Amino acid sequence: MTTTPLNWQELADLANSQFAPVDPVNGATNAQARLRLFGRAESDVRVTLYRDNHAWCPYCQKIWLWLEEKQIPYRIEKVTMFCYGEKESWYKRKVPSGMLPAIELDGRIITESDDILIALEKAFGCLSLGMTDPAVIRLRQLERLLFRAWCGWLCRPANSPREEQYNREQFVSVVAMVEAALASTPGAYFLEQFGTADVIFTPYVERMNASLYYYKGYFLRDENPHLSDWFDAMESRETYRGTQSDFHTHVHDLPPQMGGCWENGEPQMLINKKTIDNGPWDGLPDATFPEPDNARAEALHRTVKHHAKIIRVNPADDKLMDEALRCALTTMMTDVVCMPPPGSAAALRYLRDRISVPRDMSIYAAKRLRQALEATATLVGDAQGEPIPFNHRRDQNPVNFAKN
Ligand SMILES: N[C@@H](CCC(=O)N[C@@H](CS)C(=O)NCC(=O)O)C(=O)O
Repeated sequence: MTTTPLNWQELADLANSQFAPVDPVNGATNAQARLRLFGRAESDVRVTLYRDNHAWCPYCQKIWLWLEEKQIPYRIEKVTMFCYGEKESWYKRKVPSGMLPAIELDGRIITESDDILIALEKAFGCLSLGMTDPAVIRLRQLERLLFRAWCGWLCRPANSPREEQYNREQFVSVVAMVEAALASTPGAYFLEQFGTADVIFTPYVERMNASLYYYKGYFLRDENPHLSDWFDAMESRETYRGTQSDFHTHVHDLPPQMGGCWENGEPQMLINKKTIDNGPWDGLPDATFPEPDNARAEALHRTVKHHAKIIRVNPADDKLMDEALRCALTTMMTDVVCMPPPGSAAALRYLRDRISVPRDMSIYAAKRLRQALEATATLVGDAQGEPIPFNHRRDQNPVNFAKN
């Protein structure tokens, strides 16, 4: 059975009838909020968090998650990273280096994520044990060791298979130390209770999980049972889920941030890479909590809300993309085949490749939308969109997206 695409009003009605957006200010952790109050008054806000526009910056995620866990009222100002656009001049006046994250706490600018956490702890108290507790210091050092081993394997080209193997072994030996640290506590977290140490490990362990799966065919969660339990425990937290990204987003946002990521070309790596880039996305282990019932409705809601801009930034003709996108959304919601216009495959895949989690929507919503875009594109050919750049991501310049 085939159908004709719903129009934008019909799609909007469908989205509104099936999806109740969270209150960005007082509801669950979300990437769209500009103000977070947790039920408090706006006059209680003492903190502004300057974080990157696309939620790609790992150090920003660290501060974001801490503020969410502590439920500190704060404002969010989004800033462009060098790899995808031009730094806002108002931000360079506040922070001349342009580095992120920064906070303004009672009118004082603070940079460097560790210094930010220490300042926040002084103002609002610690999240379980604090940054300067000896147990947390030991874990902070371990996190940096793991980070360096990961960079050594992923972000530098190996000159020989032997060097590749050595870099892998170095990483695996540090991960064994992380496993031992996790095994030494009674629960799933790094210390007896969830706290600062877990927040500090989160951003890069999330990125390691994605990038090693794609570039090395190594699945951190499968190889390391304690880390796997830790991920499960993190994913049980609404706060973490609101900041969590997916494999596709990370593997393509990391290369320009890290100065490159190197594939090892092994068979498992090639399989993983193909699945992340071309689907099917539903079986990918980038999240292991169950899919929420409203994932498709969320994807629809977010796409309908921004459809005019999504269509405008797409390199294809606006009319062509408009109809093709409505076809994909109609199929996503009805499971009925909707034939897009001829020549629209590349346009649909261009969008498929540029859905960013959690910036645009949550993990399962993105999987559903990518799946619908790909299924619809397949009906009219195998043309691909412009490749995702490796050295920069100016295809994601927020300025283009904001244009009227
Ligand atoms: N040591 C710093 C590192 C921060 C950092 O490297 N930030 C990067 C983004 S992940 C940055 O702002 N780079 C400038 C840019 O990309 O615009 C911290 O812990 O805050």
